[in-house]
Amino acid sequence: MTELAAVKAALKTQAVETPSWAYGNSGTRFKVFTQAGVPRTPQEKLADAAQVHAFTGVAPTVALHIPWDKVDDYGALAKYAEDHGVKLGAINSNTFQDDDYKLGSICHPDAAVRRKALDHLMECVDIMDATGSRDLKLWFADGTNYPGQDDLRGRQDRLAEGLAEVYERLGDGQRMLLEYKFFEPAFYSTDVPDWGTAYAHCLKLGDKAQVVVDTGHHAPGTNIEFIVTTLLREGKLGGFDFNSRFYADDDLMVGAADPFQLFRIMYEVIRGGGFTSDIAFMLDQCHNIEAKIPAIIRSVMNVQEATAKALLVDRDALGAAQRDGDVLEANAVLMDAYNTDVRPLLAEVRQELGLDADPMGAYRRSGWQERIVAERVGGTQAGWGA
Ligand code: LRH
Ligand code: MN
Ligand code: MN
Repeated sequence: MTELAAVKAALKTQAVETPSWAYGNSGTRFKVFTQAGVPRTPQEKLADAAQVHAFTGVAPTVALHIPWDKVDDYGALAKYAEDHGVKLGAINSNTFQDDDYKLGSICHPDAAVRRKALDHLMECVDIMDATGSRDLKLWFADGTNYPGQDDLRGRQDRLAEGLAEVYERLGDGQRMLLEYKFFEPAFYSTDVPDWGTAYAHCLKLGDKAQVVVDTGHHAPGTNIEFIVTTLLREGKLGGFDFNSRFYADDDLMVGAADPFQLFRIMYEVIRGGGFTSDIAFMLDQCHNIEAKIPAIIRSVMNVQEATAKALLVDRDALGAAQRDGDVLEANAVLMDAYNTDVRPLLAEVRQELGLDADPMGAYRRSGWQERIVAERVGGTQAGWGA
């Protein structure tokens, strides 16, 4: 295989998971602008996700958020997805929207609230059993706002205890992905604020516990690709929640704020053997002012472009320059790949997959948007927290 053929073959195997909540009305804690045609049910979200997969060819799974995607029969929902050409992916838990969680969930000082949160997490694993999902994605809004509000160490103990109970419940082939976030909604302390804390808990739990890196969950200036490399080296990188941020957890389209960072992350993934592993490449975004399905198609394409550039890095030349201590040449090799226009290559890849070379245009021409605007009238549009 020529090198270019190998790059194309790799790009054809790529899989980006799209989040059900990105199809609904969601975004910012200020005004959420509603859009016509937005899904009213989990099934309609899946139908939209199937469009993204149909036009990109690389978005075969959809993450659910419970209870936002609550249905009576999850097996039937999985079947519905498959009938539409996609599968259900990670199950995202939600222990942050009930009044009971004011002081936290599994780290809460009151055992009754901890029990409620744990029961929800157990229910999420039941749902995974029904859907065949591999991953339980855990993000906790737990933390404190004021020094002295609660015992920092005690909260870590409760966290460890709760996570261990969930870990025990996981079946063969199931994993828990622990997501960290440096602040928000808590402003003084957060119980899983960084990769080190997530890693320490996952290490103690065992192989089925892995860390998930949400690209929007770091302090400005953080070298995320270094975290990626370290977690990969330790066999503890479970997946990504991709999105872009300019300031905090902005949840904008991945590759919009900093395509160079996305390239550097994908380079470390490939360099560390993570491209062909079990890592879940997921989006976690909200589209408040832009059209949702096209925004998700654009996001998937942005991930593809960063990946293609990362695959094009001449690693032999880079290694030689690094061994020679040739700083400028090493940097130039990396930048050559980054500065390559990979859009023609990706157009070829799509055509070889039997797809339109231009997913954005193909979606626009498909008539799907007009159809959902006409058909999805009445009912309540699904949104953040629905
Ligand atoms: C938290 C988060 C987490 C949630 C999602 C809706 O900020 O990134 O992944 O489940 O947003
Ligand atoms: Mn996330
Ligand atoms: Mn987030």
